[in-house]
Amino acid sequence: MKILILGGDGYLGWPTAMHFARRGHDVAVVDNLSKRFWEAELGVAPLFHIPTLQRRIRLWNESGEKPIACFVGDIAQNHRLVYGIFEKFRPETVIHYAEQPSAPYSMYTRQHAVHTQTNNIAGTLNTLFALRRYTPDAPLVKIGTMGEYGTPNIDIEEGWLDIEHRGRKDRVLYPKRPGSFYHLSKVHDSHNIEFACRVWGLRSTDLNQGVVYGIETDETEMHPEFLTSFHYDQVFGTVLNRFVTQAVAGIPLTVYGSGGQTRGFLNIRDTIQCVNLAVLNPPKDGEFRVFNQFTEMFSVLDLAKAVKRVGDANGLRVTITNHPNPRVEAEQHYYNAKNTSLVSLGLKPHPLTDDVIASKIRRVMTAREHIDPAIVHPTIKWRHT
Ligand code: USQ
Repeated sequence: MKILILGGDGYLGWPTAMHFARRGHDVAVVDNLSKRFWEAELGVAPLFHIPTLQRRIRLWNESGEKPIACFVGDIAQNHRLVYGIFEKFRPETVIHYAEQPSAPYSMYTRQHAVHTQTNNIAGTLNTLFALRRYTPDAPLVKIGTMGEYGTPNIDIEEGWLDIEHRGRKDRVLYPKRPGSFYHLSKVHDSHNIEFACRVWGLRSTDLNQGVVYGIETDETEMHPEFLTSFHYDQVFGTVLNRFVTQAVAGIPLTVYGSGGQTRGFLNIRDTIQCVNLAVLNPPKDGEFRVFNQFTEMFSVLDLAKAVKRVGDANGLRVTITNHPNPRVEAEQHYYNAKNTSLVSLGLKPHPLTDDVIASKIRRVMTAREHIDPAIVHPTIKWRHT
């Protein structure tokens, strides 16, 4: 299959590209390298050095695996580039990760909010128009987020909700109440994609993904320079990766508020599995389907306690602090999200065991001297009062 991966230089895009190339698919990646720019802008960096995209592709292509093609350019600002790639490559499936992925980044200033939404929404729109024009049969696999739903006081379904109102029934997109301008950008994308499926007959899977942890996949393990990025800073670091790094550096774990915030989580290996399943089991013509992509639910405090337990057992002295919450979010709430679609397609989850946490700790220990405590502390606040 010819698979186009938008955002192929990213945390998930790069391992996904290697995964499909290794299985004999014709893979092309597009990226404008903007994550590297955002890191430079904020003065943060992944814990382990990441080679340039061009270098990793060259190393991959020299390794004897099926080559990956590479296009460097901006899908949000340059629709001609997007059209050119679709016309030339003629993808049979498109996997779209090419977005600004951080909630704190989007809440930093007006410019960061505007940039997040214009970048994410315009990139998706250009992709939809390119699909319509060149490859309307090619399914789109779009990475959405569980954060689109927020924390409603009812069960979270997979994208759609059957309702009965004053005696009449309908099926509507699940009501969304996200917690940042970033998460909102994904809501806007979902609406645009559903519209394109309904009106133009495109077909798409919106993968509403939880918080991903880990950096190891079968392919990243093949060569030290095939590694993917591991962030622990306040902007791009996600909660478990941050806690593990803090434990290793002797920084008290930064539980925001009381820590009752519950989210869906998954191992990066399961991200790859889920995307693989979505690609191999495409939706019907005109179908907009949503899968909730996570394997387990934890509260932030549960995670901190697990990291402390495993860290202490491995010779660290881990402490937990209840940091004043820089975000505006419910800290005690109902949370029950459905995630059965991917399991029924064959997902075999990798649970977060103590061994998994211990191996993350060991990995981070190897770069202990590179941890910069100055970029850990949360300074970006949702409210400025
Ligand atoms: N949190 C802490 N302490 C920290 C960092 C985070 O308590 O040091 C809390 C946050 O307040 C939040 C939860 O942990 O309640 C998750 O925060 P996060 O930064 O790990 O994840 P989030 O901002 O939700 O965003 C991440 C990815 C995003 C993806 C999303 C999936 O950056 O790209 O869409 O996870 S989800 O959370 O399901 O929306």
